[in-house]
Amino acid sequence: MGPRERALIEQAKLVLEFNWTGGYTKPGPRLYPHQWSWDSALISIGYSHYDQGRAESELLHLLDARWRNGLLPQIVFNPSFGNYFPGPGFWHAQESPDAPEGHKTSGVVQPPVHATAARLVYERAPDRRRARGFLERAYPHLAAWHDYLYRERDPEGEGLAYIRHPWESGMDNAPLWDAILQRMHLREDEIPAYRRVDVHTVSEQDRPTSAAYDRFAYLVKLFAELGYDEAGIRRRCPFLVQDVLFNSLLCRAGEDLAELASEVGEDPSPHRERARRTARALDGKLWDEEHGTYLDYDLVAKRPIHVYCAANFLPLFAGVPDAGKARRMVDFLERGGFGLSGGHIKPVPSYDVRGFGFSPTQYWRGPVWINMDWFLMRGLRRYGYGEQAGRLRDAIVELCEKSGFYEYFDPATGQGHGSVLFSWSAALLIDALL
Ligand code: 2M8
Repeated sequence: MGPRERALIEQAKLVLEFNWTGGYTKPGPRLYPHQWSWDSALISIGYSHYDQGRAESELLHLLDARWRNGLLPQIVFNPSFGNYFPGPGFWHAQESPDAPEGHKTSGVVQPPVHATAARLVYERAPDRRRARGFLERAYPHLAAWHDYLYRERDPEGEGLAYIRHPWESGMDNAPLWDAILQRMHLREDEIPAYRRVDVHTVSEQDRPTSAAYDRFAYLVKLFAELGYDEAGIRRRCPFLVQDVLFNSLLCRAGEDLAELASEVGEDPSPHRERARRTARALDGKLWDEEHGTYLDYDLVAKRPIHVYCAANFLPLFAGVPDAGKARRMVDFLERGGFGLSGGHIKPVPSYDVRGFGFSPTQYWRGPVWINMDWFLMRGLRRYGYGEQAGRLRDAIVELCEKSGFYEYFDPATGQGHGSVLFSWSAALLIDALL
């Protein structure tokens, strides 16, 4: 590694240090003051290279806020910060009998990448014997979290967990959700009163529209009215999706959880069997033979969602497709709209640049996100596409070096957008370089 890379790693560590609160790391200094679930998992992967204590604390702080039914919340609120919408008073999550004591949280989840992160944190520990203490604390939480997803989010036992809010996908305003959100015709009196904070912190044009936020808020109100009863939510929620990204990460995390189970002397086979079931379901129900990639499935309209995002390629990260399917996916990524073959596009954008409603700057509707490219980089490497994976790695490095550790980047110009000093950009840059 040269001095250039070493300097970049030092800068990335400073970003994480800046966002460290003493208990967890803020995703971004102003826009995201609380603890976010999949951010923390990705952040712990960065720490795992140089600060074992932080990596462990990051995950345990989140896992400690797990609900009694296993739900691992999207946000663990920090009572010192009020400047985020929606805050605990809007969620009413603590009124659920399943809510944890001593923590204020939201009432939705995020993609389950935690067991994968915990495995990396454990395996990279300089002192494995000491790290066993961490694993023994983390494992029961992780197992309960996966049990929750298969029990509550997969009532038909298909092997695919559903998400019930765009926030659960991690890709809030992705074009994937357009048709469903459009289908939600809300009367004026159905939209709860709320005041956004995000648009006063970063450029309004880069954030989801108010039409999207009306629907995000409506769904939260619905969950609160139903007291977070999952059976009731399943009957009433207009947004129920079997998402490729979510289930790919669940599948991969299931395999990782099985390894952790063996380490702590528990039976790994139930985790392994569920992960295989999820892999088969992804491959059976969500594979799109015509276009050569995977598609989300809308459980309410009972049809696939024909929208192509970078996230649709995440089964590569989980090792789901066979070599033939993987080849077709790489062809798709290289064919132009995702720019993996080079040209004017930097690394893979979050949405096909030729897709309807693509925007180079609007959040999850096109910009490059470091986490997506990191998942793809690892997935491509897994299938032997070393050259393409190397190109993604170089692009991640170049974006962070030239533009800074932004939340997302314009795929054509590389210009940074959204939050500055964004933690998972820094954490995954560290992982990509080390
Ligand atoms: C974004 O989402 C939050 C809501 O969860 C928001 O916009 O306020 C997403 O990019 C999500 O994936 C991420 O975890 C979160 C914090 O970085 O921000």
